[in-house]
Amino acid sequence: MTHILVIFFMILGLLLSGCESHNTTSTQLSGELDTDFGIGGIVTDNNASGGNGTDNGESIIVVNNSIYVAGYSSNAETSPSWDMALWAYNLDGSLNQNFGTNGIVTDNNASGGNGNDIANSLALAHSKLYVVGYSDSDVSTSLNLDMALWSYDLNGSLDANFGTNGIVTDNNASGGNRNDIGKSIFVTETKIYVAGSSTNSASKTDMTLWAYDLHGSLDPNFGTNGIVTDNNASGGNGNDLGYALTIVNNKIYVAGESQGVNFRNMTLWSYNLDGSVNTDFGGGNGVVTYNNANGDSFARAIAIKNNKIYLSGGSHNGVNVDLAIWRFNIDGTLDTNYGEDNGVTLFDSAGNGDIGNSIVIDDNENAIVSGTYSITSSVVVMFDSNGKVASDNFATNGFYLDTNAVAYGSTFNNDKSKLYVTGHKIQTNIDMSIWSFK
Ligand SMILES: [Ca+2]
Ligand SMILES: [Ca+2]
Ligand SMILES: [Ca+2]
Ligand SMILES: [Ca+2]
Repeated sequence: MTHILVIFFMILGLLLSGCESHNTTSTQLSGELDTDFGIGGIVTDNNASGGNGTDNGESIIVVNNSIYVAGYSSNAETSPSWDMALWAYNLDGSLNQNFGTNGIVTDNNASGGNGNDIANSLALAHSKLYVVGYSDSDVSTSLNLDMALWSYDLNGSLDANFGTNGIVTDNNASGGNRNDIGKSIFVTETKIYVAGSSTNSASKTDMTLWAYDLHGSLDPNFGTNGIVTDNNASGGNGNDLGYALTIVNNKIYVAGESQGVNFRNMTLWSYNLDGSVNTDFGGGNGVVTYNNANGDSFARAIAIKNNKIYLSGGSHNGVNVDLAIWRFNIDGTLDTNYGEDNGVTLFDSAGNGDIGNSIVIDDNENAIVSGTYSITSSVVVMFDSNGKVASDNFATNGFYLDTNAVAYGSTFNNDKSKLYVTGHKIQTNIDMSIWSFK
């Protein structure tokens, strides 16, 4: 009887937990600022690295009730430069006093040039914060940036078991001995992948992928000695640039741009985890481009949900650049049922400089894109599951604006009840900013 009762209650428990999950409605953001965060939903920070100048957030993540922002900050050296900067906040927008010095870590001179050090992207995995960007190795010319990868313990100390004192840099990935730039990072169970660009011997950039093990050694089983580059994806034999990276179902996807014959074309590459081309993508070539007869198109961000690939960036409408969102099927064909024009929607301020720098997808397949609006404002805009601006359901007419600001990075919290966006606001000078939306 006892056993029967136990089984009965186990089944009851399963039924109740099943009911609970089915009754949970997916959260959909209203686009209103979250007034429980910072001052009226916004936090700014000035002078992270002591130079009382530019502070900028490029990328943001939320893990275990901590918010981390990676970017850069002006230092106070005799010849000032930018230092890589990491900020850690609590969920109410106060700095996390258990991280670095009063919630902030900076790093100068990762590659020996004592010039600019920049973080573009970060990830938290294996109880480490991995940060990628670049560091100037020759400040006299600023023509030899090196890809830089930092690893930190969660108290903000450099990770003694990674690279050299917690830092790895890489020069000359594509043979030009010039600029190597890390733009985006993705960490798996065993590897750290970085996407960006590297100058080739013709002084053009190639899209570049680096793969490292968790201690900062290049992976000999990936590409050629841990590196893959791609030149001339779009036929113009000019610059190829990777901006955003994600990995889903053991396939690597990199979004960016490639010079075409007439214009820069939005470009999406896909690889297997060993760096070989994903032949199930792009008709076997592993790359697709979007060619706009009106002018340049470029991707800045990528998200994949339910086997659909979403990109945000910019595309020229013939008069000026519009914020663009594309949706692709997983084989690289445009999802022609999406958006206002066969897989793409343009969002136009009527001015120039509308660009989607970051994208997240909620559980209802709404896409929320953060970026710039008429160059001088930050924008957060929601597109519904059909790729139309969610004009009745988000903020005002589907978008939020903040003047004299730029948005670069965004992330949901764990249950997608909050969206955090980072970038900067122009106050006395340029200050790192975080906006929290509910
Ligand atoms: Ca520096
Ligand atoms: Ca270099
Ligand atoms: Ca425009
Ligand atoms: Ca500042």
